[in-house]
Amino acid sequence: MRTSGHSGTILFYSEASDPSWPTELQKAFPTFTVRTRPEDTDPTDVVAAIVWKYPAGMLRQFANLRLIQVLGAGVDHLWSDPWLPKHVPIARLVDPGLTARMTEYVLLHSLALHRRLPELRNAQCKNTWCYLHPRAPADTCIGIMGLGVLGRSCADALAGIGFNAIGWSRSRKPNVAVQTYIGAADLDEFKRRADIIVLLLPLTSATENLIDSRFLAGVRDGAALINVGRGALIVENALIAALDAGRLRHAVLDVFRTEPLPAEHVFWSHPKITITPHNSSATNPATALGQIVENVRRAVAGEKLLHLVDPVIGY
Ligand code: NDP
Ligand code: OXD
Repeated sequence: MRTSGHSGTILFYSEASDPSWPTELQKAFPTFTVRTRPEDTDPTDVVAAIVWKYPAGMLRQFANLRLIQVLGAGVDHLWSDPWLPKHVPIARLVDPGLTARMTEYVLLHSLALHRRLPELRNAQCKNTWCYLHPRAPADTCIGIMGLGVLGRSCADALAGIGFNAIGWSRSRKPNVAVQTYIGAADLDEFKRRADIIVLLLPLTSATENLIDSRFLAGVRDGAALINVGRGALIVENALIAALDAGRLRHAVLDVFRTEPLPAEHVFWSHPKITITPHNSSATNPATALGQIVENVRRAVAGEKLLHLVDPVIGY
């Protein structure tokens, strides 16, 4: 799809995305000028900002901005900008490629945890034959916290290969194939059931530090954790204490409070932690460009945007 009959500047700002984005955007928006540096724009000409982790205050100079399009699924980095223009609508991406990669990652690590690969690897490091009898996936309950676009896809895929998948979300929704638990009232029961907990929650004021010592005290003995949501969902000291006490048997962490994770961080060398560098998934021009083009068209035409973010609830 192409936009036509409009002109103006689109600012693309990201230090951590596929380098082909600016070229692909310029091809997709032949009547707009795509810029990657705010200082190279006439601020009054900028109609759309396509951003991932931009410097605070960058957007306030654009008086005619009609769209803030976040180049990813999570939008939490926006809330730390005290000068975020409040009147401009914010949209996030729902990228089928990102969903597919995330689903692969959650399947990969769920299977690894279910088949006890971390324990087998530790035994191998000690030249130890550690026979662990394999169990059927139906005997492992995987609890997904956050049943949105990503959580639902993971739940379906896990259930599809025989896992006993359950989910937890803020509101009840129809047409979810797995058993769901809702809000604070259901959380204790949810976490008592899950052998593996997958965090696919957005970071908001309600979810920050949710995985604290109180939460971890109530999980099943020897449960495992996969965090692909955001680092600040977890209280780090509480996680280490739960792993050291054997309350949790392993944690797979893809996201961290500080990224890149500092070289001296205790997580790196912990024998019960697997680290990946926030690469469980990523946004791709091939699968995400179409909806950005459509959103710019809608913004310029004054129509309702796709995948609008609600600033009040924070996702
Ligand atoms: P969605 O907005 O589609 O889904 C979010 C889910 O979390 C919804 O089910 C929502 O409930 C639930 N939720 C939000 N707040 C609460 C709460 N207080 N209590 C209970 N449930 C809550 O997001 P996505 O699935 O697209 O993405 C989820 C997160 O994954 C992103 O925000 C981002 O942080 C992370 N992410 C990480 C990536 C990585 O590379 N590691 C890549 C992409 C995303 P409800 O359905 O009731 O609204
Ligand atoms: C996202 C991410 O939120 O990559 O899209 O973390």
